[in-house]
Amino acid sequence: MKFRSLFFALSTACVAALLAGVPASAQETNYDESKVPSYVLPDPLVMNNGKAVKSARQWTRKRAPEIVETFADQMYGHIPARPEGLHFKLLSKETVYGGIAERKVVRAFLDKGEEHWFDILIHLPAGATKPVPAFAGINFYGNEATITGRSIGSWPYEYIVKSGFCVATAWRDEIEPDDPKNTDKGVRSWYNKGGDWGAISAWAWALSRILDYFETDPAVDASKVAVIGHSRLGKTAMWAGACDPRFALVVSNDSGCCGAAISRRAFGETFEVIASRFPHWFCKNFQKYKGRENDFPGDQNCLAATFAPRPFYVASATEDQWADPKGEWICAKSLTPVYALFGKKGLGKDTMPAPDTPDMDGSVGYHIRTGGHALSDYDWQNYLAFAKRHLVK
Ligand code: GTR
Repeated sequence: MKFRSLFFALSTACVAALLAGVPASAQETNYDESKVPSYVLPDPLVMNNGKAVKSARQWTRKRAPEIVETFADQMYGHIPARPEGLHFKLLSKETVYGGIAERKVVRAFLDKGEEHWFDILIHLPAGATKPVPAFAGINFYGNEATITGRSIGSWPYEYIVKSGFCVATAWRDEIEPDDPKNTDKGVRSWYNKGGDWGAISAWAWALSRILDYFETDPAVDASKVAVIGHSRLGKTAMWAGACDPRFALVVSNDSGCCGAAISRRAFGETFEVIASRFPHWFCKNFQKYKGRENDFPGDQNCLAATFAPRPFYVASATEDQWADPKGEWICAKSLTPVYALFGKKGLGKDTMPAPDTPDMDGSVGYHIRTGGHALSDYDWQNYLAFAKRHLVK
C-alpha cells in the first residue's frame, strides 16, 4: 500500500523469514503415524441442529453457509464486503515471451480517493479469440519477484499462458503485512477497522477483488477462475474459495494446518504452534483452541466440503511432513459423500496414491509430489490438466 515505506517492507520480510525458521513451540511435534491420537472426523453432512443434510439444495442454501460462518467466527475472522470505491486502472501493458503473452499491471484502488491500493500482475495468452479461464493467487515476495526474482519458480507464466490460461497475482504484504507486530499497517488498519479479521482473511478479501477485476476485463471468463495458493497462501486460497462462491475451482498447494490438513490428527504443525507463532493470521477466538483440536466445531474437511460441487485439488509433497500430507489426503478423500449429493465423483481412488501419480478422475484431485515444501512446475502441470478438464469444455 502507498503508505508503507520501503523500510517497512524490508523489515516485514525479515521478520517473516525469521519466524519461518523458529522451531516449533514447547509442544513436541509428532511425525509418527502410530502416535496420531484417535479422533472422530466431523461429518459435514450433519447440520448444527443435528439434522442430516439430504439434498444438494440444502447443502448450498443452509449447510455450506453455516460451516463458513463457523470458520469465520472461530478461525479466520469475517471477510468484509467489497469496498464501495473499488475501481481499477491499467498501469502498463506489454507483449512478452516472444509474443505469446500479454503482461498487464492493473492497480486496484480500494477507495474513491485513491489513497489505498494494491497492484495486480496479469499474464494473458496474446491474441485469444474468446475470453480465457484464469488462475488467481497471492504471492510471497512481490509481483516483480515472480518475473525476475526469488519466486520465478512458483509462477511459470509462459507455461500457464501456453496452456490457454490467464494468471493474476498480487503481493501479500501490499495487502496486509505478514507480521504479528504490524497488524496496523495493511488493509485492516483502515477498512472495516475494528473488525476481527485475520491476515488470511485480508489476503482472501484481496483475491475476491482480483475476481472483481476479472469481471471487468472482457479478455477473461470470470465464471472460470481458479483460486490457488501455496502454504499460508494455500490456506488463504481455501478460505477465499469458501467465502466467495464465484471462484469456480480451488487449489491448495501444501497448505497444511488450517488449510487442507485434518487438525485432529495433530501431525506436524498443530493449533498450539500455529496460533502462537502466527496469531495475526486468525481471529481472536482461535486462540482458545490451542492444544484443543478436538473442541473445534468441525475440521478442515468441513471447510473443504463447502467448495462442492466446485472442483477442488489438493497437493502435498513427500518431504513436507510439517503440512501432514496424509492428513491432506484424508481431507480430500472424505469429501466423496458431499460431491455425491450433486451426482459427482469425489476423489477417484480409495487409497493414497504413490508419489508423483496424480489421482484426478473425479471432481476432487490429489497428488503427492516427490520433494519439499514448494509450488513447482510439476504441481502446475497437474493443476492445469485438472482445470482444463473442469473449466474448458
Ligand atoms: C510455516 C507455517 C505453515 C506454513 C508455512 C508457509 O512456518 O508453520 O503453516 O504456512 O510457514 O507459509 O510457508
